[in-house]
Amino acid sequence: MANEYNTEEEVLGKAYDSKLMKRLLTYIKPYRKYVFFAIFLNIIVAALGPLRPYLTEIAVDKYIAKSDYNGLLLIGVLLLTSLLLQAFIQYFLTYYTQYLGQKTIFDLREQLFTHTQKLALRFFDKTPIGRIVTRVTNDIESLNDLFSSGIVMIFSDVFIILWILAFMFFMDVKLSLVTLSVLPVLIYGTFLFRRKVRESYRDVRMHLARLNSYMQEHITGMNIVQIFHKQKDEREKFYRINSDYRSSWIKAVFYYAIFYPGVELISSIAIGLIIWYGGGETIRSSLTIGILFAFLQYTEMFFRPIRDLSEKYNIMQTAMASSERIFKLLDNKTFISNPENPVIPGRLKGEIEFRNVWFAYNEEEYVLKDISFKINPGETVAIVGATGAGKTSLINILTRFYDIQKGSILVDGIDIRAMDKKELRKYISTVLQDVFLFSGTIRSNISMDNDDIPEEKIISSAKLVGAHKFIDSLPKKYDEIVMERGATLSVGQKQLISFARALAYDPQILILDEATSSVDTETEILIQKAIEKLLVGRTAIVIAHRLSTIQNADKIIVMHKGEIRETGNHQELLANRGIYYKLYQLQYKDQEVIRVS
Ligand code: DCP
Ligand code: MG
Repeated sequence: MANEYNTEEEVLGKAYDSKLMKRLLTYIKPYRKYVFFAIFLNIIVAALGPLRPYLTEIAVDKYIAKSDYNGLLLIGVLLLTSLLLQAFIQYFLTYYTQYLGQKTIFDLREQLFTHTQKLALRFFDKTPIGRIVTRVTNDIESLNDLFSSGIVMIFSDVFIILWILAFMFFMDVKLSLVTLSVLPVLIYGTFLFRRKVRESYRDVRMHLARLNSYMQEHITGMNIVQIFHKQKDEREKFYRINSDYRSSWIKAVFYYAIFYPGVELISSIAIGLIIWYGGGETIRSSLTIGILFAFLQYTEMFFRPIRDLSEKYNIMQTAMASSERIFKLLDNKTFISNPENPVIPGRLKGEIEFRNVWFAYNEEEYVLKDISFKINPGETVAIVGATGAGKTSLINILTRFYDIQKGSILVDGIDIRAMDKKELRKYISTVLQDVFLFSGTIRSNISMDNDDIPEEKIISSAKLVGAHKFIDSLPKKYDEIVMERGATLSVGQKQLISFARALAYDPQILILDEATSSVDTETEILIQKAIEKLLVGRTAIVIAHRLSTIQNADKIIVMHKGEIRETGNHQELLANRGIYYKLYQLQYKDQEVIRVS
């Protein structure tokens, strides 16, 4: 996966792709008023700079030469006005372009997040988290550059160059041609620079992606690193990744260090040419001193937009690559389909039936094979089996986290694919094997921020599963802050909270994927009691590891390598002397002895 991750970041294509651009522009559409306004301001402000050397020319040739104080004053006022106007417009421009950029990427971020939420779990099994996060952060950020400075500022640079050329040729054609004679060198140099910088930036990005994914994995697995004393090895690995990243930056900076002085040098040569040729012409009186002055100023002005344009090229290119990746994610249609006219079951009895169900995560690699069973309303069914037998998969398909390949699953006689996904999941509460708590408060983790669940319900659920006692002993009780992944709570406490969460929703069908991790005896008993209370009056499927849960079940399904091997209650299965009997012998017998004693 790591390699695939990197290759996707490495791709850097064209700076302009009309199809991508068209699609990007749809995001600006709601704000096109701002775009046109910004472009309009750009044209004006682009003219103001080049206007000043022209005014200088008039001042020198018309008024200073003829000692006209009033005229000189007028030019002075005009110069000042143009400067103030420019500052004022620049302020608007900066504000509006950033406003535009932020608005558009806000919309895009929303769209991307909403889209990601709709994707099926199948997608997340195959996509590294880091990659999705990069789409919503880095990639979107590079579009901000495009939307704010890119699109609008390209106009500004082009217009400045056009205005300068217009003024220059209007004043003196020959001198203009002499000044512009350095242009081919400049264009060639810029072209070369752009190519080199593009390559080195690609390196920078690739090494950054590596650094990020390394850091992410390392921090997540910090406890394992510390347990196995792998700090030194990991430090060395990090050192290599870090120095690669540094070297790629230094290389990129190197090209800048050559390019910028290079542009200065070329512009100095242009100035030299103006003084040499223009100065000669002035002495021969075929050129005025004012024009010479103006040209010297234009030369200084001319090179900045050209240099900036090459930077805009980079912005465009990065933005194109980013948008391609973003659109690829937006175009991903790994959805769990919803029926057009869903069947509304009304009040559910809670009958569940699997009919010859076949299911595979990957094509044709069946994890569940020809599964058939029926659970009557109110019954508790325990599922047992070795690790990897397909127990979790069985419940994953019941809530349509994944769709099955063959057969059908019926709830109250209705195929679950004919029901609305949201409705279906409302009837079924699932307590997952790995408890997941969100950062927030204990209260918000129980109610899942659902305002329909009143405070009393939250507390009574917590009381019923036996979580209230420890929550009540916390300094802030139900308002106690839960850190990311619930890191500040014990495994047993997290489990009790997840039980309270399932109960608060008061589901007709309850699914419990018991965690295998062992907790202390007191918590064990607490959890056991909590489970018993959870099961009352509902249809339940329990993937059970605890002896008493299994013994009290109405029916036990024994799974082995994706197939149902045995069904029956505890006594029947023991009498059968099959897999269940062996499992019981291996795992549960000792426990029973300990418990009984
Ligand atoms: N599997 C997969 N892709 C997933 C999840 C599981 O390919 N996203 C595979 C791994 C196993 C098989 O499916 O070979 C069955 O996995 P289950 O999670 O259903 O196994 P159990 O829940 O029975 O195992 P455990 O008791 O360890 O929880
Ligand atoms: Mg499991």
